[in-house]
Amino acid sequence: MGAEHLPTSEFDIEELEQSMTSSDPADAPEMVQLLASDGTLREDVQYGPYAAHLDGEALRGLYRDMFLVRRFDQEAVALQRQGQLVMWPPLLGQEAAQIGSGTALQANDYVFPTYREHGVALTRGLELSALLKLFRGVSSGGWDPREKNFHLYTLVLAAQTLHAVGYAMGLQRDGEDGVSVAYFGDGASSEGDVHESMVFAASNQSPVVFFCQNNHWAISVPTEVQSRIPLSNRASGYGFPGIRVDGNDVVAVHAVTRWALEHARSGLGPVLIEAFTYRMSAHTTADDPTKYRLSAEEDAWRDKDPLKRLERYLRSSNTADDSFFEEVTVQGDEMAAKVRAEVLAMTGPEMVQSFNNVYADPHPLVAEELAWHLEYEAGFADADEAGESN
Ligand SMILES: Cc1ncc(C[n+]2csc(CCOP(=O)(O)OP(=O)(O)O)c2C)c(N)n1
Repeated sequence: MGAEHLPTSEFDIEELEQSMTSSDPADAPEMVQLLASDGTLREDVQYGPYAAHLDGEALRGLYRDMFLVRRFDQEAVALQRQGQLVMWPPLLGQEAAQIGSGTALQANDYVFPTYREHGVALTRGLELSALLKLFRGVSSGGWDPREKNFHLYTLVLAAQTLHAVGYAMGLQRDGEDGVSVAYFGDGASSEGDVHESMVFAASNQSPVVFFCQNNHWAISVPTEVQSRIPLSNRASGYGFPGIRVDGNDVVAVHAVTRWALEHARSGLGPVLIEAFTYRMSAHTTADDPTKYRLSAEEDAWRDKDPLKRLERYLRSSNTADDSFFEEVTVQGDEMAAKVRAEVLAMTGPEMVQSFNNVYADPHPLVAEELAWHLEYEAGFADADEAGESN
């Protein structure tokens, strides 16, 4: 790569996109779409049948789930702004990618999420307030992963893709028909762990679906800098199918994920799904995207809003009317009030608990460190008393 292709310190996104997209446009993968931006349905011979079972009730259910997780996300952002959470990774714009894929899973499938899969958690039936424990600092987990086959959030990018493949290899050896699903982002796809897990999954033909949410930004780094080719094309290098799906089309995501799960479940090995989407909010509440991305880009994606798209279809096909949307709004407000009350009632564990969680059995080194810590904390007692008497 010549120096002229390197990003300059003068950050011009258009120039950057042009210089970094060196792949031949003819290689661009087709993007699966079943529900167009204007809310009309599209024919698709391969994936259409995987959405054929979605009747009016199921489509209203998909809308309801997307609406509820968006409302939950808004409440979490508000709680963070009020100092009740340390930070929060919002999912605004990624609802279709998560609800569409999560609702395609069976109970015996196992999800390995990153830290933003709040919508997938909802489809697995997790108590939403449990997701906030980590971000309130009262737990380093928050739920029992085995209860809903939904692993704990992973803050080390891509580490969970290795766990997902290991789990899939275990399923294979136990003769189970579950599928392991690894969720990760476009930025995480640059991590070595993703590549190692794909090599292993392909070599063992393991039942794993790699679900990459390409939301276009890894904090301030655009996807174009992360990959010279479309992410879904990478799968062919490992020897398994890669599909690019419109990640703002909940119907298409659902259909493609069902296809991929069936493929993996029937012993044909892994699939990579690239859900082409956009996170309209900040990376986390600690981030300010106005420093590196253009508002015009955000506006363009706002037109592709996954909720508005399904609402257009539901209204134009008389599948839902005002009363449905009003009912969902009320339900969302009630859920948000419940989550808020539960969060405010959460209190932190005693510090000693962190030491107790290190090993299953007592360990002399941990006991020594705990003793040191307690002495250290006790050292503040005099200062506290002095402060109170002042
Ligand atoms: C191994 C590792 N390296 C770096 C980080 C810091 N980090 C946290 S989020 C992030 C960007 C992730 O982008 P992406 O995978 O696209 O997911 P997104 O947050 O956009 O959903 C980085 C670099 C980390 N958490 N772990």
